[in-house]
Amino acid sequence: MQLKRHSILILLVFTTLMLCCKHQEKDAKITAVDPIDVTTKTKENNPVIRHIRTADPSAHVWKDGKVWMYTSHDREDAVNYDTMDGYRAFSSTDMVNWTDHGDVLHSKAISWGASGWMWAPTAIYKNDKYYLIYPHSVKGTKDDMRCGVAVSDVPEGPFKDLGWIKGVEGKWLDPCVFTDTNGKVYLYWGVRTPKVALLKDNLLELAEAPKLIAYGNDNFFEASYMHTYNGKYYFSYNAGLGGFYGIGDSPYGPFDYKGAINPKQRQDHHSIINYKNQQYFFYHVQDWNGGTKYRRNICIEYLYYNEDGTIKEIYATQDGVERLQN
Ligand code: FUB
Repeated sequence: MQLKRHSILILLVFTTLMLCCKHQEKDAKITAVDPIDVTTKTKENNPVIRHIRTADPSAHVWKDGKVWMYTSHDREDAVNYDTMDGYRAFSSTDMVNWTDHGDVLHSKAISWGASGWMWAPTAIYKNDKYYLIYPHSVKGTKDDMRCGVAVSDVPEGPFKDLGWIKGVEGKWLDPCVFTDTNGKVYLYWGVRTPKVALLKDNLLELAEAPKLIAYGNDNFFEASYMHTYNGKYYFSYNAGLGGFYGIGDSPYGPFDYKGAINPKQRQDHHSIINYKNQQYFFYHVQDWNGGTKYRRNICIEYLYYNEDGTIKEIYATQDGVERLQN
């Protein structure tokens, strides 16, 4: 009898412990999606994001003084681009340690589009809100994409879809949104033929008919990007076999073709920021640790200008950029 009571007691303690562990396991799963510091590396800092595959970095310095990077997400089992299912946000204050803020907009949250097909996003801060502008397929092909707009009150999202920009449809678009010093917002997009148009304040409509961009060459393929330096407008892009650019006096161009910016990166999809008085170039590689053109990783390099305003060519390095002392 004594032995039986003892066994029941042991069983009770065991069951309670099991339940407790189960509960903790559940809690652990919840905390695992919280932001995590992904690295404390000091040398060989490229790629900057290693725990998942990411591509198409859209980097920004927002008003909190941090660098924010919005990326598309390549799955580890990807054999195509159709499984790219959502955007990720990362932030940093030292360019080496990046906090992963998780999935900020998933294709399942977009009522008008297919599952997957969340290709290269661009981002903008406007009227105290953060927006992602992104190409997404309606029915599941690279030819039927629309340019979605999603909003959040905070940089880390989540972002809520608002619909798409009328008049910007077609092949994967690769949008880039750019705010000029006078507050006007321009959208660049296109595949093989780059286009630009002023956006209305609501970001959901074009304020004018799209204009073709003249850039002194015909090697444009995709991934338009616009940044300014010393009052000049730099239009850059992927030519299919690397990044190239031209310089102009207006956001519309024409741009004077200047040659390569990132010539050896077969698929150059980049963005450029100035952070703490240093210019940085964000891009992705396809060959890191079992990477492929569908399993990419984001890297960062310094960007320098020559005295005449041209850009010194950039080549991928393993070291990348050094950690800033905050
Ligand atoms: O990430 C999907 C596509 O690959 C992008 O839209 C292109 O720019 C290329 O990076």
